[in-house]
Amino acid sequence: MAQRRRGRFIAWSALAGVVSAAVFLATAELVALIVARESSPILAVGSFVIDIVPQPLKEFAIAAFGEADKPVLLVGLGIAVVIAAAAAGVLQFVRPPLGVVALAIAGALSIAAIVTRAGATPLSWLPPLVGTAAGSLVLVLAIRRLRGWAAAAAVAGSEPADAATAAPATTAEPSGMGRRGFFQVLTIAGASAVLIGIGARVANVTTTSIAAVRKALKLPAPASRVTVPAGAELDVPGITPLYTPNADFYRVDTALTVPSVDPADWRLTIDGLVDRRVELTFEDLLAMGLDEYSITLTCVSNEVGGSLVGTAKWLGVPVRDVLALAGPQSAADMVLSRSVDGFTASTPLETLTDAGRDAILAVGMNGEPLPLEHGFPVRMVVPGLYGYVSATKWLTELKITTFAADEAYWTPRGYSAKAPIKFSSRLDTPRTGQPVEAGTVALAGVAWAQTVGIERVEVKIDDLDWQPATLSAAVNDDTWVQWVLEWDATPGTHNVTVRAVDRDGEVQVEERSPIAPDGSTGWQRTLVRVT
Ligand SMILES: Nc1nc2c(c(=O)[nH]1)N[C@H]1C(S)=C(S)[C@@H](COP(=O)(O)O)O[C@H]1N2
Ligand SMILES: [Mo]
Repeated sequence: MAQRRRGRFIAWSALAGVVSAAVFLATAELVALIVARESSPILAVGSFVIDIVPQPLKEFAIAAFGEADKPVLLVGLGIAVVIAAAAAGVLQFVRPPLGVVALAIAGALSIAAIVTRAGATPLSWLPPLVGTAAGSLVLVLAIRRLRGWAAAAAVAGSEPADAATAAPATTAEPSGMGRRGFFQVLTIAGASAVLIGIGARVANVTTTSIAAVRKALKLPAPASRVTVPAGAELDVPGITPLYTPNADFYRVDTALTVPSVDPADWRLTIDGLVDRRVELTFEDLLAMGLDEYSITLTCVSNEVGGSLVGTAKWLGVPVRDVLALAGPQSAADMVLSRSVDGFTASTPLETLTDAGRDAILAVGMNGEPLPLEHGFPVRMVVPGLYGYVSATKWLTELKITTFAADEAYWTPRGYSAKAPIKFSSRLDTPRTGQPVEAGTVALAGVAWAQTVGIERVEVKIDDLDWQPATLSAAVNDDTWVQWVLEWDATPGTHNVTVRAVDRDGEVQVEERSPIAPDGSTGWQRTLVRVT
């Protein structure tokens, strides 16, 4: 009897813990809305987790959940919060004030996560602090009433009050009061937390709607446009389009929520080893004159045959023109580009000042302002370098420095400080696992060798010799080409292997290597079933 009752009170105390945590988070959201919009504890802790999880786990998350990796993280974090909060509630019931101590520790940890984030403002500590206070208050009030109820129940059941679970009857509220009071606190606190928390988060997101600002933005016409030669797009069903629509363009970044940067507030600082520190506004940048560039972007995490590669027509200004305003000093050999969210990339200075290389600060992508997820309002794009060492989105600073003095985000996390793209080729149709009918089958895909260009794509079917594929007309050396090989397919399962040869005469590396530390190699081999 007493045992069952005790179990019931433990369950109620767990619920009180969860409600207290909800009050904590909701209060923090409300205060964040007023004083420091980027200080949502749950998002700050989530971002902190992203930065500290070991690389293999991060790769597993991307492989297992793809673009859903961030929602999955948030749900996981939510479950962890519920469990910890329930435990704090039970602790406060069994051994007060240990539950409040646990809540205070959680509060301190979230303050630490928030104030150490890039973009933290002077008042960033306030939302989690007020949240902790509010959550603790609710926990104390609710559990005091629960203990009163438990004590009264123990007396009514004429069983000796368990010293550990019930307060002495003298401090207990009058019988019945405890129970009613407990549910009152729980209901009022729980309902307000849900309403205030959701309301504050929605208000935070919608009133800082950079999406609307972007929509209203009209970029000036470029001085020059990309000329796409005849024959640049092969007419093959299922082939990857020459230009990747923005909505289909792969996205890779460490940002849990897409940073909101208003072009009106945007500033680019060029500092470090420079003759003069320069600060540019968005207007200043546009006034330098825009040109259109066709460039294929590639992620170091792209496995052979993978999808982390895409091509766009970028609208932008050469990085070398922007750097020239500041005058890089001869001691420098690296530009550390920094995002508003703290991400950094290390790019060799000579790559950015090379007149033969179209390294740009991009503001437009495929005829529109950069999509928010792709770095609005300004990002870097450098032909021939993997994204993590060059393609900084939501750009805010170019620090002229040296590889000896500075490290970028991924460098201490197992990736090389310098990373030119390893040229590669991919089969896009027929798709893996999709059987085809015997007869003429178009084997087709794309191949890229940024800054050098693709000379040839070759296909090997079973034990036959390598056969040269037909290539699309190249837009430039920085843009992938499409390839196609008409194949007279006979029933059975066939082995298809693809490799590229670049304009320097180099053959794509056959030996398989993993993506870390500086990009995968190997030939894509596919089994095609012909029926
Ligand atoms: N701010 C920021 N910029 C970033 C990253 C990031 O994590 N944060 N990731 C880089 C990586 S690894 C790649 S491959 C490209 C991807 O650009 P996309 O998402 O527009 O395709 O962005 C780069 N720029
Ligand atoms: Mo990447």
